[in-house]
Amino acid sequence: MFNFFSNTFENLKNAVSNTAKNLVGNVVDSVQEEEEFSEFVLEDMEDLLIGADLGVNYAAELVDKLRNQTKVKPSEVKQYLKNSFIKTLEDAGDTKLKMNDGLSIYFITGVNGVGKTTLIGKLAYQFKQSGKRVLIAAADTFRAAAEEQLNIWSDRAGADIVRKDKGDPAAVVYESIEKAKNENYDILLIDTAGRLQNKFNLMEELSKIKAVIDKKAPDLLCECMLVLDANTGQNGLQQAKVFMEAVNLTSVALTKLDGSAKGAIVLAVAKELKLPVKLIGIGEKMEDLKEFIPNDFINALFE
Ligand SMILES: Nc1nc2c(ncn2[C@@H]2O[C@H](COP(=O)(O)OP(=O)(O)OP(=O)(O)O)[C@@H](O)[C@H]2O)c(=O)[nH]1
Ligand SMILES: [Mg+2]
Repeated sequence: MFNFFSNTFENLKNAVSNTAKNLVGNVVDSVQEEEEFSEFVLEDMEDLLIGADLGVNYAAELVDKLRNQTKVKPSEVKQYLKNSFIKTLEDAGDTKLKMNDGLSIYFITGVNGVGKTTLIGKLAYQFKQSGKRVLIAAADTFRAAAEEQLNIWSDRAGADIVRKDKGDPAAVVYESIEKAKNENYDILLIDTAGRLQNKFNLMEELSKIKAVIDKKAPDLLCECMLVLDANTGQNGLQQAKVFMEAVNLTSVALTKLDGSAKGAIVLAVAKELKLPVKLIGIGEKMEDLKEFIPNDFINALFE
């Protein structure tokens, strides 16, 4: 069975402390002493939520529900936010990483620098530690140093790698699926480029790779995952929409949550895109990848 390194609550609390201050602390401080949800209080609350990167629509929806009602008092705003956030995360779908009995394929996408290769290295390590045979497809043949970086990670993790210097990414993926099937690997992780000459080229390349997977191993693709940097805030939503069109995303990994004050993007992604966040990166080390457990995340935010 696949088990993530123990996700100590203290770790998580530290990682989300800036987000907690922004998203919960400031709002609660400004609202809870008030007598009623006056228009002034509501507008202030909405501004704070938007400032915390929750997104304009979501912030407006949360505030609208408090307008002209008497059930929720300002002193209960903390519990109100907590319940709303839990519901949003639950509505976005199962946050558990999908896995097959035989070969499981994970297709990892995202713009440049968000942490795709690092995520793959960390995942490879976790899977190896739980006794799986892991193959990595170096389908980022665009950036000169990309495969070298992946080599370092795969060595550290003890995973095997398929690479073709300057080759066609779709061909790398084709070959790695053959190899993974023939040699009975448990896990195939596909790393992709984050930057090409332009957005159109990048999306075309990703669609081509996706077509290869759909043709050769349609039932084996467990996750088509978008990696987002927690610091990009609302910009991440725009990125997600573009990737959504090119490949059919199933989930999101949020990296660099450590220190970020914009972790509310987890909620914005769940709300706006109905995509579950399944993994979070909370540092640069091999062990700094965690399963995303909504209740833990919410408790860490609200404690
Ligand atoms: N603090 C922190 N840094 C991270 C995390 N994940 C990745 N990084 C750092 O982010 C930088 C970029 O990571 P990469 O894995 O190379 O990103 P990439 O998406 O593969 O980049 P391209 O291949 O250029 O598209 C590296 O310096 C990583 O160490 C994280 O969870 N926390
Ligand atoms: Mg990379």
